[in-house]
Amino acid sequence: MGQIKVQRVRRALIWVPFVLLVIVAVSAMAWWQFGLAKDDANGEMIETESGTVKVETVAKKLQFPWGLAFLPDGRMLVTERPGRLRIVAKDGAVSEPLKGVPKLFAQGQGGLLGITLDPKFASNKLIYFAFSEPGDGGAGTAVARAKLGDDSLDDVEVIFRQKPKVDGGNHFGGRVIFAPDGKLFVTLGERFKFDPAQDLSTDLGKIVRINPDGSVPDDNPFVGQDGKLPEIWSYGHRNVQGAAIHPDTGKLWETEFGPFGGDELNIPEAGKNYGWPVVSWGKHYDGNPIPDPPTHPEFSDAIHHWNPVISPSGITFYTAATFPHWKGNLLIAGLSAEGIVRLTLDGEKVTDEERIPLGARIRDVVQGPDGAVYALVDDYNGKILRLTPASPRS
Ligand SMILES: [Ca+2]
Repeated sequence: MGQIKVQRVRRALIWVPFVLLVIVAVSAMAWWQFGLAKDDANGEMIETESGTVKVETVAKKLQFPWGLAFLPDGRMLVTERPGRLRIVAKDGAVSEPLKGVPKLFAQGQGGLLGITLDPKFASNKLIYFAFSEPGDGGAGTAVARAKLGDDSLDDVEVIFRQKPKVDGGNHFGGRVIFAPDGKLFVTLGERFKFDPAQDLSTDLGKIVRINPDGSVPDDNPFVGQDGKLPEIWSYGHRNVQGAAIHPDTGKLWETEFGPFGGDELNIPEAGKNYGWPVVSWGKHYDGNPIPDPPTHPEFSDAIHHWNPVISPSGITFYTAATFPHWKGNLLIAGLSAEGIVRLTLDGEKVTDEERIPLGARIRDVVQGPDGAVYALVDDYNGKILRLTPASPRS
């Protein structure tokens, strides 16, 4: 009898490692899927030059979030690159995808991209978003305008299309931002095609300036010139994913990805040429050199560049009082930098730079109505982070 009992116990013990393995696997999956990390609940503390910063996760289960715009009531409109637009409530609840997003090209870097509200959103409920639109020749960046409903987009209208559509899934640019004069800037990548960035008969590698209905303002730099597209504001860009309006000067600032090295911060002015692919602070991926910008003084150069790269995506000027030391700084979402790059400025000069490490690819950074800094984590299990000062350094 006793021997049989021992055999039974032994047989049962064989299963222990398997049961443990299953428990570990299920826990790991739950951790991965639902982000049940302790720091999500308690807030991670990171040390910065201006004191301890608390980093909280305010929303999760977003797939490759790309653009964030705050609604007047404090909710957030968030684009997911695969093609979904969602509303995130103040308590972090993520809505079902809104209906009405146009058919898009969600491959490579393409998909649903930047988003912004109409300056008169409170009365007209209009939003604008950039996306990669499929069509003859491949795909190109487009901008749609729509009325925001409770769970859908209404009166969706494509107001701008990058010309021409080309093959491949890289360098769509994709930020949309209103200037103080009510004109809309759209940043467009060169679709990894190089030379067209210099060709004013295409929209590749350009920043364009349009009216909110998609028409071209009369005072754009190339209006009425043969063979040049009238919507173009500036050219010779590579892949512009960051755009912000300086709070004092009202000028457009942008960040763009360099090739192997040479990410840039520019203040693009009407009609000016920013040099790509003729000059760059980086080199080609195959190691071939590219002349430095000072060798071609006819081009306008970046006010700051990075080697090695930070992979700059969304940018924002910080203007609130919540982080007193950050007021007037430019915050840059860094993908390869895996955090926020904070630039201290003196007019149009960069005087200092700090890296705020967040341990994840950051796609966009936005100042919230509460003065906190919100950052999008670019990941299949993407999330929205909220940064607040925990103990300001005096
Ligand atoms: Ca340049």
